[in-house]
Formats: sequence, C-alpha cells, structure tokens
Amino acid sequence: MSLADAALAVIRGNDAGEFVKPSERLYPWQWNWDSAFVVIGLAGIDPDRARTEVRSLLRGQWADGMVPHMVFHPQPVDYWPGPDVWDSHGCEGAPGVATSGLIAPPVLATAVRALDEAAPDDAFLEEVVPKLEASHRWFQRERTDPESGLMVIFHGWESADNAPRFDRALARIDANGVEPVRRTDTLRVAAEERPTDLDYRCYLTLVRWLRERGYRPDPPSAAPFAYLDLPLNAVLAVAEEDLASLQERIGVDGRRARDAAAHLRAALGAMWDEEAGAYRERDLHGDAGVTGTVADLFPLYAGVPDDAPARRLVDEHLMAPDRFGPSPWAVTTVSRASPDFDPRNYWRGPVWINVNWFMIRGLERYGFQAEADQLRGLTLDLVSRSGFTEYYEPTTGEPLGSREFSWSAALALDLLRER
Ligand code: 9WN
Repeated sequence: MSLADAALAVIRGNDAGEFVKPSERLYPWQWNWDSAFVVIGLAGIDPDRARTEVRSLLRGQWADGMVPHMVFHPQPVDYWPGPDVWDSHGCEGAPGVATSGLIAPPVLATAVRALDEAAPDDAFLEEVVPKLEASHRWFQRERTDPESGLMVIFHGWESADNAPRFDRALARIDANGVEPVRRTDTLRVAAEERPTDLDYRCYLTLVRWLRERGYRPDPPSAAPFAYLDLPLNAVLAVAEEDLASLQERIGVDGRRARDAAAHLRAALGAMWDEEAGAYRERDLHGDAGVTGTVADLFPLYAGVPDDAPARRLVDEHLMAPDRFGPSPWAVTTVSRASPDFDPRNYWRGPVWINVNWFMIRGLERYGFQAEADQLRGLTLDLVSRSGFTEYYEPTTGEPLGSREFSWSAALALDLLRER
C-alpha cells in the first residue's frame, strides 16, 4: 500500500460519519483543530467529505461566535472529561449540541482556504465565511490582552496541554478543592507518555472556575491561568490572512481580517528578545521568558521576523541538532538543551506532525526551500517507518501516544501533495 493510501485508510477508519475522530479509542469525539487538519488532508481528495467536516464542527459554534475545542456529537463513549463536566447547556449562548467551553488554535479558516483552492465552491464559502468571521471577531472581543494586543489562553488545553512553558503558571493553581479525577487516557496510553495526575487536577480546577463564569472571565486577566501563547497567536494571524482572502474571493470586504493579521504580527514581533535571539512568552501573572519550547519558533509560521532574524531562528534553533533540529528526527517540541526536555512525554519533547507542518509552512514562506524540503522528507520518513501515531520519540522515532492518529495522516497527505 502506498503511503498516501495508508494515510487515507487511517482517516476513513476514524470517520464517524459527520466528523473524523482524532483517534478511535483515546479521542472519540470531535476536536477543533484536528478537524481542520483533516479538512486540509482531504481537500484535494474528497472535498465533499471535507465540507461535511467543516459543517459538523461549526454546529458547535456558540451564539457569540466561539468555535469550541470539542464538540460532543451524541454517541455513547467512555471519555473523561465528557459533556457533563463542561455543562455547556447551562451557559448562555451555547448551541444545541454539547461542547467544551474552551477554544483551540484556530486553523479552520486556513483549512477552508486550502479546501477552496483545491475545489472552489462559492455557495459553501457564502455559508461558512460569515461564521469564520464571527469566530475571529470573538477572539478580538473576548481574548485580547489590551496591553500587548495578543490573545490570551485560559488553559493548556487551548494550545499544548502540558508544555513546560505552562509549568510556572500551572504551579500557581491550587488544585486541592477538586474531587479526584477519573482518567480514561491512561487506560489507553502509558502514563509516562501523558500529563500527571496533578496536572489533571489543575486542569479540572481551571475548568470549574471558568464554568462558574460561563467560560467568559471578565477581564481576561482575572483568569487564574492567563497566558499569551505564541502558537495560538501565530495560528490566528495566518487564519486572519486566509479569512481575508476567502472574503475577497466572494466579494466581501476583508479589511477587518487583514488589519487583525497585521496587528497580531506586530504584537508578536514585540515579543522578540534580541539578546536571546528568540521570542519571549508572557503569562499575565508573570514573565515566562524564553521558554525553550517550540512555541518560541511559531512566529516563523506567521512571517513575523524579518529575513535576518528568521535565518537566525532557523540556523540556531529550528534546524540545530542540539536544539529542535534533526538528531536524527525533528522537530522536538522542547529544545534538547532545555532541562525540561523529556523525549517520551506528550508536549514535553516528542515530535508532533502538526508542529512539523507549521514549521514547513513557515520555512516556505521565507523561501528557505532547502530546509523546508529536508523537514518534509524527514516527516514523511518518520510516518513511513513508525506509522501515523500521535507523537514520536525524537531519537529512536518510536511511536508514542495514540496509534492511527487522524491529523498525522491528514498532514502527511498534504505534505505528499507538495512534494
Ligand atoms: C484534551 C485531540 C486532542 C488535541 C490536542 C491534544 C489532546 C486532549 C487530551 O488531544 O488534547 O483536549 O486529552 O490531552 O493536546 O491538541 O486536539 O487530538
């Protein structure tokens, strides 16, 4: 079987009809950016099915525009935290289908643009573009930190769960008040590859606090965890550009989205630390500094640095074997030089295919074609050898986390197309 056929078989195998599960057993519902990646993978192969994926995700959109990070289409599955923990139906503006109350890095407009380029469909754009516009306006209204101009996240689940950059912010959370958590993830994946029980108690504490406020803390700085996450902001900047292009394609004014993209890029640019030759991160309750996680490199995806600092980021960090680069596999989610680097644990070191995809897109944006080709080749070699798993040990390439993982397959399809 060819690599493309094997990738497609993973997506078909996880297809629940209206949405593709991230993986069969570990993640049995619809997740936001997972679906967007599936749309990118299916764009040139099965555009009708890709449109269904977009529509099913948007069924979870709240009245105020938020597209949540999870949509619980009715089906009996054993997964914690399920719809009862989120209790969305008790919140103002929640949709008919149960959802979470958090968001994910918003890849959807980028995915719809890829779909439109592969299989243009004006009627579909007229249906979904206003919903994308509402979701981006929601970010501006609900999540902007007025001081930096960047978006705030309220939970690690809004970006990269247990990434070390969140450790200090999470350490401030008092998790003593919550009941013991009922973990279903560690029934399916080795505990050493997942967040700790204490992490989960903090996660649940934050969900409870947010739920009491209808998931809308006002102001954002009131949230106990309030982080200016570089990946989410870079993803939104690109999504705003893509939304503007989609709007202009159907004769709608794209100026709000173009301006928003420019503002986000400028705000991300202001996080540059010349001495470190890298971007800093900040939590609204304290300075996180240069964190040594791959988040520090995400401004590349949005074209934030000029060519000279971009070159520096690529040579000294992204492609450097003693940092994030090939040794032999890449990209690590934490620098190998960081004391927090753990090659087996979730977002604390392993290679993730979506991160590679973002970095390849960034490299191409700058015309760094040799590095983009190298990373694309490595990524495709890794999935050929180890399958479409959730994440990979960066020295041995060993598959970790959930097997037959949809976005690893979907993004491999996209990378194969570009080769
Ligand atoms: C919590 C589904 C999701 C991804 C996230 C990833 C992981 C969930 C978990 O799985 O998060 O939402 O149980 O850890 O971190 O990026 O969307 O694949």
